Amino acid sequence: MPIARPEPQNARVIAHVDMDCFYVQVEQRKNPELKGLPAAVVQYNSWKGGALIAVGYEARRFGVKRSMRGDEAKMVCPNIQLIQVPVARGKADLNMYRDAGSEVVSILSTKGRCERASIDEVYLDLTDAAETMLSETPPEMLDTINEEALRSHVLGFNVDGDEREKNVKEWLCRSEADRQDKLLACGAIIVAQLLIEVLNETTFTCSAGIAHNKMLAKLASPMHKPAQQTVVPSSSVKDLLASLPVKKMKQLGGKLGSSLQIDLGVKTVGDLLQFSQEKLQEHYGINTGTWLWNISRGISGDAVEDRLLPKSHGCGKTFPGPQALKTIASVENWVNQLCEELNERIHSDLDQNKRVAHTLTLHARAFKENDMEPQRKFPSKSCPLRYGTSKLKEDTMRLFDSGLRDFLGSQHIGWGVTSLSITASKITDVPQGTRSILKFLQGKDCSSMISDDPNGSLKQDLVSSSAVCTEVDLQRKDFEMMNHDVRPSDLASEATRSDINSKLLDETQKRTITAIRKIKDVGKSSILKFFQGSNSSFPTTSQAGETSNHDTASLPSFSEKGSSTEVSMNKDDRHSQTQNGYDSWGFNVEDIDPSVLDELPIEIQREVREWIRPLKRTNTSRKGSSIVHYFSPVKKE
Ligand code: DCP
Repeated sequence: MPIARPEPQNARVIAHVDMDCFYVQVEQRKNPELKGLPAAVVQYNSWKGGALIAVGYEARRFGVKRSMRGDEAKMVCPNIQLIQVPVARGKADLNMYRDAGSEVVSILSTKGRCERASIDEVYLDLTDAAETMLSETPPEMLDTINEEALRSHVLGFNVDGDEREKNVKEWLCRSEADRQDKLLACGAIIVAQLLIEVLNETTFTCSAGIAHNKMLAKLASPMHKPAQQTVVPSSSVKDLLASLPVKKMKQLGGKLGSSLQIDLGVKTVGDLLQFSQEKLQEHYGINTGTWLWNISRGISGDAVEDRLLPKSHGCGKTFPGPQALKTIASVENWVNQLCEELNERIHSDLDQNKRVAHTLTLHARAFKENDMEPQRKFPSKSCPLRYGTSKLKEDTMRLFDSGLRDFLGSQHIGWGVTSLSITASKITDVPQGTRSILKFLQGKDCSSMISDDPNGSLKQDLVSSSAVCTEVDLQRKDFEMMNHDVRPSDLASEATRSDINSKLLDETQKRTITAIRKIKDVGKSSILKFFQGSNSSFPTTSQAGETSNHDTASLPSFSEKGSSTEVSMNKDDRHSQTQNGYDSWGFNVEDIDPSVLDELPIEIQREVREWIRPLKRTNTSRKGSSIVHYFSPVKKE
């Protein structure tokens, strides 16, 4: 649902930059012989020449469209060059395009806050840069204005004809213009300069919209493609929206747009002006009603987020016509491929950008044989994301099974899946403390430790534990939203919420402890050495005992003895572990270097500080503290 946000009082300068026929340009850079020729990129699936996913502008002149397949494109443009997307694991591999997009983003982001909106789209907040330019070197004081800026289109300002560039220059340099237009003029010059840099450094052309908010900038960027920019002064907004079909507006392409057309008889966004805010709220609720009222006036307060990296990672595959998947085994086979790709991508995001994904979502399209309920869609399903290909596969298959059950209901009939996609979302930065633990783990001293961690699961557990620590609320929400058909409010009785909270906290502790144990187990070093002063009473790893059993049920527990806090097994575990040849291990509280605690995830820090501080207390076990539950004191016999 759209969110109504009022615009800030001071005028902003926002640009939306969209690369032209993006995949085609990337392929043309890779193979310069294709430059200037009609070309299109086709999907991996070669049925009827493959589906076109990007069409170059030379081919568009012949009438080639993205909706065509290769065979049809050849009929309208016999010389068209059809380039197949790179392939990996039996499906399109988009890494080359993603990397090319990143090159462009890194250039654009030099001038202001930059939000990567998709593989080839970027929002820029150029307010500061435009204000600086206006106060230091306003356009009317410039000796020359770059050609790209002079080729701008200014909505509502008739600048066609022979004198076009001269007229645009006049508009950009008007000394009598109001401050808002002057800022837009500065924005236009800055964007033009950026697009020249992008062209020089990458060979790619882009188009751009420059306006006072994201919504208007996005509407303007495709207006004069390719390689041109469009400016939206406030005075032109009314006319722009008066002729804009509702379905063309982002967020009005679906049910809401259809309802506006059918229920209110609205054809263009401007038609909404005839309805009062109350009337729109009555129909669509307070938030959506206010949003509709705002957008019909060109008001949108959405901020440009500071995000150079994608918001989510997704990979999918379609199975058109006879390729539909009709057995669980065939679905599982493709789920495996998708999970391998997703796992690689989330791991590379973790390694390169120190970001963790929290939610896994499965979307599918399917049909039923002899369908009695054609309207029932395969429901999308989500769950908390666990790193590692096999865990992703396991969870995705569970989501699929659950979706299929809902999809089929009580019917025992054949089915077919025509598309599958999985997405890793709710991506957050790894918290600072964990970053430095990771750095430590990846550093020289501990390289042996990492290489002894056969599946990389140690690193993963540390990341997961800290992420869960700081994101309990977020994950609780995911947990509640596990089934997209169920609203949080339907689920969330207080009892359920607290149960979920405590489960998640337990999970945090389990993961952290598992990570700590694994460090111990891999042998060469120990995270517990972080706690060690020069006179440490830490045992060697052989004292600590070698085990490959990471079952949290057999974790050591903390107990207090005199002035030291000792780590020991709880009664039952001690018995079983001693039988297995384990010794208890312990350390002196005085030996703990407090700075080491700063390295731990914040939740764990708090708990560990609690263990250390209360030496004067008689009972450290706080009710409701679930870490303490794992380290519960040994009862004296
Ligand atoms: N893409 C895709 N499948 C689609 C739509 C697009 O794989 N159904 C890919 C190929 C495009 C890229 O995403 O090159 C960007 O999509 P755009 O919609 O921005 O289209 P183009 O950049 O190709 O063309 P335009 O110049 O019209 O923006």
